[in-house]
This record gives sequence, structure tokens and C-alpha cells, in this order.
Amino acid sequence: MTESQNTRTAREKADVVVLGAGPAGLTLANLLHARGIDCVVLERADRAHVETRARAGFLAANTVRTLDRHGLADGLHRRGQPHGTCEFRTDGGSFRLDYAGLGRREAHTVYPQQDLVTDLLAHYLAAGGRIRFTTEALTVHDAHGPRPTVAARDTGAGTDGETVHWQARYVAGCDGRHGAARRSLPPGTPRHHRDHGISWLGLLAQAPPSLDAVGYAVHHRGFAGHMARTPDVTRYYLQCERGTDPHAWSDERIWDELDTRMRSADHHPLHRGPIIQRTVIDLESDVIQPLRHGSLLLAGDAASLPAPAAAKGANLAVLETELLADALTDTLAHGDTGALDRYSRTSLTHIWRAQEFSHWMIQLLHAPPGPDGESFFHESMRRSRLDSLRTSRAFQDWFAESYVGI
Ligand code: RFL
Repeated sequence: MTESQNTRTAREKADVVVLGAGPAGLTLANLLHARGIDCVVLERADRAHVETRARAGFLAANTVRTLDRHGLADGLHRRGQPHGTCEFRTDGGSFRLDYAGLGRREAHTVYPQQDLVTDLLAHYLAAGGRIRFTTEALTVHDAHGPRPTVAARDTGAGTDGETVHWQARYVAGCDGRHGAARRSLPPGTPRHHRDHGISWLGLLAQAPPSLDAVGYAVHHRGFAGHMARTPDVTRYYLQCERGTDPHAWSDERIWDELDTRMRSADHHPLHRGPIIQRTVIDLESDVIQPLRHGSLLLAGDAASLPAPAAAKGANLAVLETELLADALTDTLAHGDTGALDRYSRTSLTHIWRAQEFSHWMIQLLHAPPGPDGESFFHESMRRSRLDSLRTSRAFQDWFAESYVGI
């Protein structure tokens, strides 16, 4: 049924309509609601889906401080694990960096994204916040006019696909890279995009971590990564051919390849267990610039997608949404639009810094394959970079600051 054929259309209102209930949307909604700003969250998926979607795990010290400031960090303090070491395994040997003792002396907290989302949601609902699950935003209308609206369709089981037109003063696009906010941008809005030409098999294993560090293996067969998530679940990455079918890899093949690239023979074998999630991730990065289009404001992955090589996406989402909550509060509660006018510029400074470091990490961990002169050149630069990281204290301090910083 088309929108016009549907007789059951309804109108609702909120000062801020937040699209998406990921880390960005839920952080923003919590902050706005706590300050008495009238807001609603529209989320395409159902509650069980958003509370179980496993993605990020490494939260920067600044992210934890931000969540703490707003009383949103109880769960991660109780169950999160401090983490401050990474280990590089290369054909020239292995070395460890205790990054929590370098640079600004900050550590990560490892806390699965689905647990963070569950906590943020519980906090928001307990405070009386409004959210509509199984409600897909279709488009944002009139973002540059006096009456911005969001057309949204209820997709829940047993509903008739009713379209609701939400009238808003501001719309926060926190609905990720394929959401309605990006689709509603004016034609010609610049999306600065880079395809790194590299793919990873992203894996979650029902197995305890195999080392007490983030493991980065640089191997002629390709990159492999190890990241703790919980005492029973570990994330691994394996560089793979673009277009790989993740289900073509048996669990045994995955573990054998991980053991080879992680050079387990020189250390100890990895703790094996069933692979419970496998997806192919094409390493791509993009930035929408500017982040404000009239009353439509982008945050989180909707604003910028950093390739996951440096664990920045969820951290940027929290940082940006605190800035956005402050700016919307100043505007709606005090009539002061200064911070909203600066929101895009301020956030983009952090976004580009994160993009730059993520790009640097990709170049540290991968080199184009092949025997030609260019491959040799890149491979030699990469070795040289790893060598600086192993030997230079100044280089290590810079790495630590960039790795945890946001
Ligand atoms: P999300 O988490 O994608 O949430 C968007 C929400 O919007 C909903 N949605 C819609 N709702 C209504 N209408 C529509 N039309 C909608 N379209 C979509 C979706 O259902 C969803 O609930 O975006 P958000 O909030 O901006 O958060 C971003 C983070 O999820 C992302 O940046 C991180 O997961 C990136 N990332 C990592 N970041 C870190 O800071 N540290 C890490 O350790 C880390 N590890 C990772 C990662 C991303 C990974 N993947 C997905 C490539 C590891 C992996 C494997």
C-alpha cells in the first residue's frame, strides 16, 4: 500500500525526533530527556534486535568520562574490563606496547556495544523517555523550511503499516550509514568516501580471549586481529579477498588460518570455540560534510563511518551526541543557537582526526600484495613504521594518544 492509499495516517509531535536507537541515538535521547527537552526515538528494529546486535567493544577513556558525567556508566563500570596493551606479531618478531602507560596514560574499557545499548535503553525508559520500536523513518521533509517532519512507518507484526508524520523542530539523524537521514540530504551534499580496497572476515568466537592484549598480526598471508570482548567471547578478524562468502569458511579453516597468521607456534595456540558470528567487512570510510542541513543534524555513523581498524565509531558517536545535546538544549531551552551553529565544525575536527588515525592503522596493518616495485615500496614503509613503533618512545607516545584519544 502506498502512503497516499493508506487511510491510517497519523500526526504526532516532538521537539526533537531522534532517528535510530544505537549508541548515538540513545546517548542523545538520554541527555535531552534528562534536561527536559521533549524528544522521541524512532527505531526500525525491535527491542530484542537492538539489545543483541554485537559490534563495538573498545570504549575510549573520554567516552567513559562522558557517559559517567551523565550517570550512564554504571553497567560498564560493573562489567567492563580495563584494557591497556596491544601486541604486534610480525615476521621480524613480536613486541608489546603498554599503551595505558604511554601518551596521556589512558586505557580502554572493553564493554560489548549491545550491553551499552541495553543499559542506555533501560536508563531512558526508566526515566520515562519515549521510543517507538519497529518504526522505520522513511524520509525527512522540509528540513530547510519552517515545518520539518519525519514520515515513519510502523513495521511491527500485526500492524497495518500505518504511516505517522512526526512534526519536529529538529531531527537528529542517528540511524547509521544506510538510514533515512542520509537519504533525505539535499541532492549534491558531499559524501567524502574512501574504499581502502581491503576486506576482513569479522568473527565472534564463543571462546575466551587467547592473549591479554589486542593482537595485531602482520603476515604475508594477510592481517589477523584478536580483541577481547568478554571472558567467554572474543572478536577476531582475518583479512580476506573482496567478495568472500563468509559461510565458505569452516570453523576449522578459520582457526587454522588464525593460528598461522597469529604465529601461535611461537606463542601458544589460540583458545578455540564455535564461531558464533561471521560477516565480511569491506574497509570503507566516509564523512558527510557539513553535518547540519537546516533542522536535520547528523551524528554517529550517519555523520561519518570510520573503517573499524582503529575502534573509533562508537566513541565518536558518544562524543558527537554530547555536543549535539548541549547545542539543542541551548537552542530549545535558552534560545541560544551559537553551539548549534558550531556543531558541524566542532564535530568534524574530531571526525577527521579519527579518520586520519584509522587510515594510518590500515596502512600499518596491510600492504598491497604482489611482487612489483610499488608493493615492495609500501611493504618496506610499513616495516619501517612498525620498527619506529617498536623502538621510538616519542612514536609510542603519539600512538597511545591517538589510539585511545577521540
Ligand atoms: P548504529 O549502531 O548503526 O545504530 C543505528 C540505529 O538506527 C536504526 N535505523 C533506523 N531506525 C529508524 N529508521 C530508519 N530508517 C533506520 N535505519 C537504521 C538501526 O536499526 C540501528 O539501531 O549507529 P550509531 O548509533 O551511529 O553507532 C555507531 C556504532 O554502531 C559504530 O560506529 C561502531 O560499532 C563501530 N565499531 C567500533 N567502534 C568503536 O568505537 N569501538 C570498537 O571497538 C568498534 N568495533 C565497530 C567495531 C564496527 C564493526 N562493524 C559493524 C564493522 C567492530 C565491528 C565489527
